[in-house]
Amino acid sequence: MQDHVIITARENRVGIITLNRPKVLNALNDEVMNALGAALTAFDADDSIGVIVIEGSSRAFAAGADIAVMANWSYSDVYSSNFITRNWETIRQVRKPVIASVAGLALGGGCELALSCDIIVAGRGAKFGLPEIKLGLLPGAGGTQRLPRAIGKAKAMDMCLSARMLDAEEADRYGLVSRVVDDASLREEALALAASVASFSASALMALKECVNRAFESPLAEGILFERRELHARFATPDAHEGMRAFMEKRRPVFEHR
Ligand code: DAK
Repeated sequence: MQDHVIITARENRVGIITLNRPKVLNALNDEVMNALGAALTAFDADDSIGVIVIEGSSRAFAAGADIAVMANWSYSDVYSSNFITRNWETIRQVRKPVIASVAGLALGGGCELALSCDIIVAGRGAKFGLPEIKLGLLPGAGGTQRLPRAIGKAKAMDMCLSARMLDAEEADRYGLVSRVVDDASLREEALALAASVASFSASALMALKECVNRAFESPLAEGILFERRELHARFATPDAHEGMRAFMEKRRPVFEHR
């Protein structure tokens, strides 16, 4: 697997996907996005996996879409082949929690990939940016939509229009990332977080993820109703009863993940 553009591994209930084009700072081409989509889909369908972690190298999570490839494309190429939509959006279909473990650069499509994950753990040396404007382009994998929702219009406009990169501390302050940790312990901390989340009921995690995402897609009253119904539905699951019973019996729950 070492020559592949991604490397997959598993640690107990955690599926790990490592982007592996270090010579081009993990620039994202079709081969990477197809392989990433396939790995995400496979882990999502695997009952023995509870959480998925996506990571890059210590220098770059990903420096964006592959400019060398894009430079040759015409409008009709990208429109006809449905560029981005055809293979960048698989991550949105994943029902299990996905954690981005970001060291180094997360630029352009790399930043958008991280923003598509549910939790971003950043190393202190990480940098986030949407520099597409320098190429005469604009973010096209959800950046202009997810970034303002994450950090507000003022900061999003600044990042998109000026191409300014945020360091990890700024990204943390603005709410772009979930946690910042030392670079040296990033992998360990991201995997420990993933293992801890993966120990919870898989069905509860999926329902919870769906509820939080609904907050961005629906009016408040609809979102609250959706949440209420999802909570009601938990009472039909073995895991909710096991979780509450275990609490009453002062023991650790043994979830069936159903
Ligand atoms: N694509 C291809 N190759 C890249 C790359 C990229 N995004 N980023 C870096 N590389 C390659 C470099 O060309 C270099 O290759 P060699 O010259 O060694 O062969 C190698 O990686 C190492 O990079 P540098 O030598 O440049 O390393 P430095 O440390 O000096 O600089 C850097 C690192 C990240 C600041 C610099 O490489 C850089 O500015 N890279 C480009 C970053 C960028 O602009 N990213 C955004 C890409 S555009 C769309 C939807 C979405 C998008 C577009 C359209 N539609 C729906 C139409 C998304 C666009 C993007 O993501």
